[in-house]
Amino acid sequence: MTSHFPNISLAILVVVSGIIPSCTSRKPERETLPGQTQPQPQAQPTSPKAVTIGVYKPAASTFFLHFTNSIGFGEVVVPFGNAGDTPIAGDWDGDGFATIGVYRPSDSTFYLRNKNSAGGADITVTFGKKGDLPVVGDWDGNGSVTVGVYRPEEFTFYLRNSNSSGDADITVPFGQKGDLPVAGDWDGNGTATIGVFNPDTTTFSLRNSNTPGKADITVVFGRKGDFPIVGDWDGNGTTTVGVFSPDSALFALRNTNAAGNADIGATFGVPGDRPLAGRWVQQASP
Ligand SMILES: [Ca+2]
Ligand SMILES: [Ca+2]
Ligand SMILES: [Ca+2]
Repeated sequence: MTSHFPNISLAILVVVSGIIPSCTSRKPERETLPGQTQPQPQAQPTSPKAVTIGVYKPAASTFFLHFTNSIGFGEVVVPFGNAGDTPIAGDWDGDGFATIGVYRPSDSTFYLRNKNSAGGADITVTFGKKGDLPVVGDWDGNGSVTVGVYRPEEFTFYLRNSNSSGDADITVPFGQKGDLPVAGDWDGNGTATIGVFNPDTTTFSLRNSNTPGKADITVVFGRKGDFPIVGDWDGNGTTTVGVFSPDSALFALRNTNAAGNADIGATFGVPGDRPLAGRWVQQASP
């Protein structure tokens, strides 16, 4: 699939203006002459309830969280995790805001923080087994996000309703070879449900219940090799699709779970980063 961005040249120009803090070696393609003005990013008002983007730099084990879905700085920078960890984010304590965490494949353990600040894990949950991929969501709609894993070899989700070790509360077979797990409140009813993204076909297959069955929603979006990233980008209560291109660090986000051009495009982070999304606390931690 070709670019989702009719204004791609504008986006690139804004990128090279050098306001991405983590850009290392990009040089402006042209300089602004006196009297010229740089085009401004197409800033979209960010709803207080909106989920916004972030990235994790694996080489530095550091989170960069952003308060808008546009080009800019990572307002919160938090080192957390070890080499080999997979970054995650969720509202673990139900206070209305998302905080960071990692899943460590080497010991099948989630390490979760209740603040977006440096420190040790507040919650440790051993769950899953070797080869599992983490997936988190508010499966029971009680306001707190809890852990889960997707087991690719079985095409099966194993979900917990508490952030404690134990057997899965919910087991759902879903997906096919090559799929990556996603989770969100696709229908806005207050509970998060499962989905998968296939990087080869760039297809999201989403379920509105955590039960076996066919996809309720299918959305083709993104480019081959993209990472899926989902969130309630417009704060209207429904989670919608998005992708992060690992080679260009470009987020492309949709406000509906339907095929079409990206509603939001923003370069954030650098190639090689892993995407995140959450409703971050927009103030300094005490
Ligand atoms: Ca919950
Ligand atoms: Ca739902
Ligand atoms: Ca939404």
